[in-house]
Amino acid sequence: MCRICGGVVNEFLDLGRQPLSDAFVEPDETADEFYYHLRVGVCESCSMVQQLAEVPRERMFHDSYPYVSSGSVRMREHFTRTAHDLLERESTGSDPFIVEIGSNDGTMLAAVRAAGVRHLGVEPCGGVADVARAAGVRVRSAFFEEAVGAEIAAQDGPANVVFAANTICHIPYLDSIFRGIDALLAPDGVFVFEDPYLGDVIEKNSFDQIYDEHFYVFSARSVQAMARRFGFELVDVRRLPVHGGEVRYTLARAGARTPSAAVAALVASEDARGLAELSTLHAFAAEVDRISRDLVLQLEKLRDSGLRVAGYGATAKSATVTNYAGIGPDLVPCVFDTTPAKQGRLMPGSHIPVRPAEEFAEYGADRLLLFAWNHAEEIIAKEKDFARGGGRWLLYVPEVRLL
Ligand code: DWN
Ligand code: SAH
Ligand code: ZN
Repeated sequence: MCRICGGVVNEFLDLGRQPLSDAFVEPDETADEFYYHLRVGVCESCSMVQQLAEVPRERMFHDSYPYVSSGSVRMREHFTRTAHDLLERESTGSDPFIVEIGSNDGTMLAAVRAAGVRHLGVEPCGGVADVARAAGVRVRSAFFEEAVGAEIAAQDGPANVVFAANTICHIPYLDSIFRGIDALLAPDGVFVFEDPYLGDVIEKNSFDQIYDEHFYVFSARSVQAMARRFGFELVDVRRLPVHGGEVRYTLARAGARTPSAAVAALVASEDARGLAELSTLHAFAAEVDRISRDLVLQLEKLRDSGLRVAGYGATAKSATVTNYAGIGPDLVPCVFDTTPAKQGRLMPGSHIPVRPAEEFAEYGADRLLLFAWNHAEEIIAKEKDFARGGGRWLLYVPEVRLL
């Protein structure tokens, strides 16, 4: 049953037994790993793409959650720009108030704070929340939901903007989220959120955007239907190049604003290409299989020719690829990553060891599997010596190919 509207959900993709994507394990803790069955379907009524089973939120989001937004220079720039955009366009009145859901290490709100604007982050993971606090960002440690929205409104007054990046698609219980936003948002306020876009996922075969934390994959059509259901209206959309292709959705209270032409245009383009049709999604599922097999063949070839292989970027996304395709340390002996909380541990399920990025040069890789393909530009530029020395990057989005 659809988590948004109660409609019939048709399964189109079975990604098998999967671990928690951000649960990097100590070498002696692999016996305790949590697994679940990752299956994906689309709602016949509202066209929302969603998982069929829910992982309890506390298993994914806890005080040792390892992901930090600030790990990419490009994302830091993106969020600074985002803050300035929100401040310029949406923060009206003499004392505006901006709330961010899923504020993580405070990368976005630090720019709001620097502008001297009232703000609050809501973030359940204590470790990253403390990083934000150390930078002077105000954070409430909680899962945002209905009661939290009402409490913030009572304490701080109405918000002009509620913003969320890469967070709303993580939350199955969106009915409660919308009630919380309804309680919190000023009458003319906006709810702005950005998440991976179904159009990009299908076009680029980026099936690794689907893992435990990414419960929904949004489209303009499904977000428009969801907004209406909860008393809001989708009034603007903007495609973003970050994280492999996202859309920023702007929602206002129903009737408060006139939707921009971009909304109708994006919905029409989705309908024209049959984006949420089962035939399209089944074709995508077939591509997922083909690419996974291709990738394993390519890695076996590299191993058999005696080349030194490693992974680059211990992403959450990569859990889907390694566990679905069956890629372990025999094919990818280790992966390099800049995140201290991931280093020295094993990738979930695949048990590929994560090594500090500083050890990358001495390892002397011939081929690097770029798990963090969404940061390709930044990473390839940073590691230009690798290619200069004859090394080559192996990508699997949108196709398996060597650069
Ligand atoms: O939605 C989510 C996004 C925003 O972040 C979360 N559910 C979890 C997480 O997903 P991810 O882990 O797939 O995100 P990234 O941004 O693709 O992860 C990049 C990884 O690569 C990080 O572990 C940092 C690392 N990295 C690196 O080692 N060197 C990244 C860059 C840019 C680098 O130069
Ligand atoms: N916004 C950041 C972080 C994305 S990772 C960025 O774009 O880089 C997803 C974040 O959502 C995590 O920090 C997680 O703790 C948070 N999150 C998950 N469920 C939440 C909820 N109900 N309320 C607030 N934050 C939540
Ligand atoms: Zn539905």
